[in-house]
Amino acid sequence: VPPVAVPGLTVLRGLATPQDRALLAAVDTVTAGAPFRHLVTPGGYTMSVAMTNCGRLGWVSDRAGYRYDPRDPQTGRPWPAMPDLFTCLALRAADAAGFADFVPDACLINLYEPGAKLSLHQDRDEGDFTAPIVSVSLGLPATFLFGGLKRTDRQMPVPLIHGDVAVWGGPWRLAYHGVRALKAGTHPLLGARRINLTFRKAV
Ligand code: MD3
Ligand code: FE
Repeated sequence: VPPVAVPGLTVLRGLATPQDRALLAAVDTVTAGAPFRHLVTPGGYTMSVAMTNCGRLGWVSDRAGYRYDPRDPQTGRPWPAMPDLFTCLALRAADAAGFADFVPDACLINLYEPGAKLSLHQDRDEGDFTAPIVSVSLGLPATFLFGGLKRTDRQMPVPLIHGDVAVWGGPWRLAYHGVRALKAGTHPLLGARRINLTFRKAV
């Protein structure tokens, strides 16, 4: 895996690997209360990535738009609590990237199966763009596409493998980004899946 040279991006290779089994057990606890589901975009498309959330706020999409919601619209209940293991890992990663005192209030959990992708987009539903975003990759490798501040800026591919933790912030917080369609494969812990934890400060 080549080194990453993108301004505003810190990739902490393998930071999550020593805790991978514990992280996946915590994901199972979350999904027992709030199962993965395929959300519908405001334009009426069903997303190929399945999602759920934990923490005080969860990111959701439906025909009405994108928003952070304190409740799971599917059950009407609050999202499962953010496991301490998640909060601590996100804080440790943000700290290592130079963002002190990052306390995420939202964790979006993305499930990719072969073929699933995330089209080019900005993360702009949060109230505070000075906070970084921390992303933890587990399972099959993926190619992350890091674009510029304009949709048409050229994109830089960033390979992300199991255990990698990426921290994005500063002037590039509103950069366009996406994930290429997941290639088929088998990961020893996750099989034919990739799970990404995205930690954000939503308010
Ligand atoms: C770069 N998820 O859920 S966060 C998302 O692999 C999302 O599932 C990615 O993009 C995934 O919205 C991991 C990567 C990320 C998030 C915000 C950014 C990269 C960013 C903001 C600016 C630049
Ligand atoms: Fe995003």
